[in-house]
Amino acid sequence: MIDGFKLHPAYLDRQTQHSLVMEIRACLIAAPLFTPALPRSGKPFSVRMSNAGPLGWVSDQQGGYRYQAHHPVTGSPWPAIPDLVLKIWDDLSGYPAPPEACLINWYGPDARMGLHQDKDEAARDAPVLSISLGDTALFRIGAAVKGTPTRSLRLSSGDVALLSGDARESRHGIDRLMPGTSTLLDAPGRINLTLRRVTLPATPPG
Ligand code: MD3
Ligand code: FE
Repeated sequence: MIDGFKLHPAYLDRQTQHSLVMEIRACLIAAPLFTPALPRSGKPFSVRMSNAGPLGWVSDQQGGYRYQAHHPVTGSPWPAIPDLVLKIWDDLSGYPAPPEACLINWYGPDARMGLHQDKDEAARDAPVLSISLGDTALFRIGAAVKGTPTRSLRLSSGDVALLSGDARESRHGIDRLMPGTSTLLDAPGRINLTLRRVTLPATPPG
């Protein structure tokens, strides 16, 4: 396995997963799911997204991949990151500053995410923390170098993954969901939360 990939299987018990889903639902009332699009081509993602926190990740044909403080459709600031989510970051990240972005990815049964690297953050020293809720996903991860082998593993409801070091630079994606593998959500599908530090923490003067 790639150095710096730490999976915590079933880290969240069922009750905590349910509480998280309720907190995310509240976020999505304030900041509804939007459909991102690829830069240049404008091809829509099959994953729908929203964010919580001072910054949110967005992408559209005109502006490309970026972080911004406002929802791309409503123009409102993103809601605060739920306390339960911040606590998971505090307990597992080992990073001395809070996350600035909580990306909320919604996968319907047929959604997928192609292999990519996460390069839009200035704070690349910070880990990325991922929380999976709902149906199990087949996750693929490989080294940063194109053409090198990848491996596949399952991310199930309640799993938390921490990506730092080489894994933070890895190529990764979601090949597909495994239908009917969870009863947590009302609808078939999956929620993935990714917590990120975006800006470098302020350096002391002098
Ligand atoms: C490895 N999300 O939002 S989570 C993404 O399941 C993303 O929605 C996937 O890739 C999902 O960018 C995968 C696991 C994950 C998250 C972030 C990473 C793996 C990562 C960042 C760097 C390296
Ligand atoms: Fe990613």
